[in-house]
Amino acid sequence: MNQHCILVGAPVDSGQSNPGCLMGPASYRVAGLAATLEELGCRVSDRGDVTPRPAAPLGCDNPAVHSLGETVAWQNALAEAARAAMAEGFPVFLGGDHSLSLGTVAGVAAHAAAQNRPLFLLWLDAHSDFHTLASTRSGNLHGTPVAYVAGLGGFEAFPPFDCPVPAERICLFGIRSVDPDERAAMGEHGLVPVDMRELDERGFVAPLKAFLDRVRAENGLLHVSFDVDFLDPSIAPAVGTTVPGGATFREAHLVMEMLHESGLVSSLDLVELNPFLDERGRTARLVVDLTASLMGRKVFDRVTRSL
Ligand code: Z70
Ligand code: MN
Ligand code: MN
Ligand code: MN
Repeated sequence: MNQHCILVGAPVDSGQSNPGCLMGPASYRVAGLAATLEELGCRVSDRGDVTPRPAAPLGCDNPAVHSLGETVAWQNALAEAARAAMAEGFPVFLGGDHSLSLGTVAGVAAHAAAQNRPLFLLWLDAHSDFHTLASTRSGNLHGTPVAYVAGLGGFEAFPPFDCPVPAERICLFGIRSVDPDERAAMGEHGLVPVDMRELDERGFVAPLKAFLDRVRAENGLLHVSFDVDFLDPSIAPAVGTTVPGGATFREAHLVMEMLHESGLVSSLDLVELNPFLDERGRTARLVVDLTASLMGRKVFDRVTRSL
């Protein structure tokens, strides 16, 4: 791996109501992310944390929505940081709650459009994050980024998103918590998630391989958005809303190893870690190890021989 990894801290905490995600970037640094990537042969530049401009107060028709101005300020700052980092190497965005992807994916999409390459999105998450500003009941904007980048209406209060990612290029993977409005919106939009039921039936390999084959066939860029709640809460307790039935240690590492072997991933979000809820840093360390697998470390020595 002679990649140039660019660490971009995104201590965003405004997209949900359980304070603590703002400590995420510091926690990954303490857990040794940079040194781990260097051991794998990556060149690492840590750009520190992004600082948004002061937020202008901003409202919308849905009274449940909170922290809109703050979220838009992060969105603008992160879109700019993402676009700049894409021009230099492989960005790893250290979150921060999942509303940060409203900005990172916008920046990555602008880069892809300038390169004339299609952008694909792999969303590893318990949730579909497919609310609009109108449909969200919780008002937590970390539940909206997929609908925004898919180009749905109902985002007039956000910066316009010029290069929406078509449904065929979005893979929601590991999903097991979908609100009724999200389900309806995905149906209308033609977005079929790879949910946990499908993964239980088919295993993790076939659905992921099918998606990666499409990315390769179209010479696409691939942005991976890794929500810590993709993992089972028994191995990753440091998230605000735990959803049982998540990916195991072995399943998660397998996904990361397949992503590495594909050679297709061009940017990565690490989101929703809440270090305040962690147990002696174990979730932060697990996410660092999973990132290492994505960058080429082998967890298990392969002993398989052809029979
Ligand atoms: C629910 C909502 C959510 C976490 C995403 C949940 C959203 N659909 N929660 N990630 N942890 O509030 O909109
Ligand atoms: Mn999410
Ligand atoms: Mn989630
Ligand atoms: Mn929530």
